[in-house]
Amino acid sequence: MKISQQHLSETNKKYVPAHENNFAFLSDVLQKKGHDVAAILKKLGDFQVAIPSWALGAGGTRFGRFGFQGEPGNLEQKIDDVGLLHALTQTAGAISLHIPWDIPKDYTAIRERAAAHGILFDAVNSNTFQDQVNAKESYRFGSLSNTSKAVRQQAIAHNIDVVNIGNRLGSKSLTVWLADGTSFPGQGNFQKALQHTQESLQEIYTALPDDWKLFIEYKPYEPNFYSTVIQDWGTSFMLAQACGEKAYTLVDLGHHLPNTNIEQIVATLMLKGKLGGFHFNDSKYGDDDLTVGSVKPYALFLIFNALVYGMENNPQNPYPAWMIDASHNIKDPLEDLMQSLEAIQEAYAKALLVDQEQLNEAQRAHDVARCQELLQDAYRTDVRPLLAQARLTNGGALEPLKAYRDLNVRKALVQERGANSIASGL
Ligand code: LRH
Ligand code: MN
Repeated sequence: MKISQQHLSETNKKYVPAHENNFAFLSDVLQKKGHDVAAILKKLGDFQVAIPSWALGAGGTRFGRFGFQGEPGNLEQKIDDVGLLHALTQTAGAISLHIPWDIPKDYTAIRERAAAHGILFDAVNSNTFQDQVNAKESYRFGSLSNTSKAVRQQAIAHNIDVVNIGNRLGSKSLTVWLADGTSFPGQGNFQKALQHTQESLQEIYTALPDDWKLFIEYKPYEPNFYSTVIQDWGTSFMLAQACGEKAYTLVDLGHHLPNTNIEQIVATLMLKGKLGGFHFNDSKYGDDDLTVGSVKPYALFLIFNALVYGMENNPQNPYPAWMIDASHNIKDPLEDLMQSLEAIQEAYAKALLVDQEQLNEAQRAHDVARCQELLQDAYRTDVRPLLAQARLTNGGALEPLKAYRDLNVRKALVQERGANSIASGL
């Protein structure tokens, strides 16, 4: 199933009149406020989010998994699904692979297939949180932090394999997330676990090609429920510093204890030049991996406000890697991902409307009410015509989710792949 330009212009037709009205009205309002609408449209068009290869099928929990028909049954079909998302949204220009769930059989064929969809390979993810069949050592009690040198060496070797796989696909970064930790007081020695982890990461770091980055992802709990070795941004930041200038912290929005001020973490990491990238999702309680912006859209806006400020004022921080990390238990994965992409673009567009100069003045004057007014004026702006115009300009759908349904994409995928094809991943 490929979505052609002809498909898109067909489905766009009925949405054009309303869009042109809405966009003309909004452009006029924004220009009168001094905004450069063309510049904002360019930034939105350039903002490409990587799709997680492990979230193109139905996710699940320990209480069960409800499959979706027509799931991608192999890496080729996963790349095709990201191609569909990119054709519709023009903002899903990359895929993030998880190894060993997505080891290519034919590297040339995989690279060509992705290129045909205009898809790049973003960060590759290692997996030392599951034991592989015939693995010599087990990760039950940890991987890079394990008390056993043999287990640590196996985990280090796996990460280096993942770098080599990514290198053959044109990826330029490795994401390391460790489940390592303990579930009972007394089970482990915090200092030894952290020391082992640091030494292991430094060994992996030395194997990184010069133009690569290492992203160290933190998480407070799950699957361990008493301690996690890389539990928070501070620990990840410390380990990144211990590794070197190519190592950065990766912020997964779901990896924070309730009410954590994530935008302050983002501001701090960017000031220190150590914000590597994001795993976007949303959550109500724990690492729920819900649709981006579905529970706390204002919190997402505040994070993008910190990002926009950092991207304008912190040349010491590289352009972050944007990735989604979600799990789809009850919604069609492609529809869920389109909603996440829309919410990310919306938060970014609203943050671009914050008058940073006036905000700076109000902050210096301690005019607290004005500070909030400046933020919320931007947040309360319906920016959807901007997103639609950016998509239209880049050859996408004015209404991706509606187009997906108008074109009966899921039905076509089921016809192609059968009702029972299951995607590898979480
Ligand atoms: C851990 C995590 C990590 C991935 C996994 C799929 O919770 O966020 O980024 O490896 O999900
Ligand atoms: Mn993640």
